[in-house]
Amino acid sequence: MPRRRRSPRTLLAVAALLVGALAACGDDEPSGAPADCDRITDGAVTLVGENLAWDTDCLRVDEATEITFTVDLRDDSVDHNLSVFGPSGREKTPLERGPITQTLVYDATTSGRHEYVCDIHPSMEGELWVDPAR
Ligand SMILES: [Cu+2]
Repeated sequence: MPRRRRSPRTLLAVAALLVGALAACGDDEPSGAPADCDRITDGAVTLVGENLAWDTDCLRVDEATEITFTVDLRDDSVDHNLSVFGPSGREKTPLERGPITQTLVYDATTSGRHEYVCDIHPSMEGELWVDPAR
């Protein structure tokens, strides 16, 4: 029975797929976070709330990081808070009238997608991606 030979074109396609797969393995997106997400490196981050928006809408951090948020609420005479939630649970600050600075600790014990919002302003929302421990 004659063996089928793969055409050079098929081999090229397979090689291209392998290169693509290796490149995907080599990138730094284990949690699914967008590439331009701001990384929290030392467990501390400052979130600025101004004009009914956060200064960043995407954060990422390594799993098992205890994150300390400094929440810099700058809108004059407007109530805001920070509520962070996801597979690790939920932590929130009280609604308080700005300008004011709050602190919130969130223990990112579970990898995956978490969110942060101001409970009364839908425009103030962001994603917190927790990368699995490697
Ligand atoms: Cu608010």
